[in-house]
Amino acid sequence: AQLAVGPKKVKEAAASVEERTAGLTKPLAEMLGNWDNFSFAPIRESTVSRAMTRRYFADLDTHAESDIIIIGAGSCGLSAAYTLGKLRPDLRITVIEAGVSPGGGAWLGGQLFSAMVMRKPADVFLREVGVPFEDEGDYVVVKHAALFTSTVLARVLAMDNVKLFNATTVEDLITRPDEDGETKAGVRIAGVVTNWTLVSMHHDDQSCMDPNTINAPVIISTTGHDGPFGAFSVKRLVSMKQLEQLGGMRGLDMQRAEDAIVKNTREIVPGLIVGGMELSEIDGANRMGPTFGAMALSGVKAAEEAIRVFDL
Ligand code: AHZ
Repeated sequence: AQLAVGPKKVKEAAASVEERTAGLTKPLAEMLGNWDNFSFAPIRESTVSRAMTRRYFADLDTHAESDIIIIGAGSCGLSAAYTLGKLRPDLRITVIEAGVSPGGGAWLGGQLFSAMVMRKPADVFLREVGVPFEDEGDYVVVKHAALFTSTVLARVLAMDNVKLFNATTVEDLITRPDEDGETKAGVRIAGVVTNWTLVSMHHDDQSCMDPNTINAPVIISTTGHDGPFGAFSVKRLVSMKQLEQLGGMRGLDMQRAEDAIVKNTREIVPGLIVGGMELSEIDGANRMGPTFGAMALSGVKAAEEAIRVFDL
């Protein structure tokens, strides 16, 4: 008897269509229940190709000369991109991410758990970007790490002056002799060498697959701690003899690690600022594990430092 739908129920349902679609925009609401005559606007396949490739290659052309390049779009790189894009809409900012999906380790809070913890005062960044959180006193909790990452990502991608090239790996750094010769290192970083990530992964079993290049006077490297991809720039600084050796990331100590990462976010050799967990490999800082406040604020500081260096 409960399943039977009498005339009264049908009338009620019809009367509540507007109620049931409240919250949707009118054009989408009008689609509901109207699928019989549905069809897409016509298109030719080559139009789709051209719509994508024209824009991609125009972006490659424009960003071949960038003002600031960010290597790595994890939580630190994305926070840096947001801050830079907001503070300096006049600068051309290029973000290069090896993975297909930007976000690095920030899609989960820790282990395979959803919630993301940030110690205060990193809540200021969440307020800035518009990510809701629960206030737990000394720390705050975002209900899903993916909410943080997708929100920052959406803000960054919507900025006219920022372009993300994902599935693209930085394979090397472009260097110049340091003109003022003041630093022991003796070089200035002047850009990055890139390749499709899938190509980068096959240098051992394919013959010469030369890379591409992007010039910029300031680079921010946020490639994370050592691993298959991580700590890219600082390891390269050692092999090109610009750093004697790496300190190597130490064991986990949240208390020390987070303060150290923010404090030590800085220009390592002229033109190259390092932030986030990549930094722990230079300084021998502790690992922080599943707490992300230092990543957001290291990104903010890296952006401030990049603007200072750019304006010199
Ligand atoms: O794919 C990498 C990731 O998205 C990207 N990346 C690394 N090498 C690259 C290269 N070219 C282009 N050569 C490259 N992209 O950099 C991103 C790094 O993100 P991440 O989340 O690993 O680093 P983060 O410093 O932003 O955040 C680290 C968060 C922590 S702390 C921690 C621990 O203490 O155990 N573990 C993580 C993941």
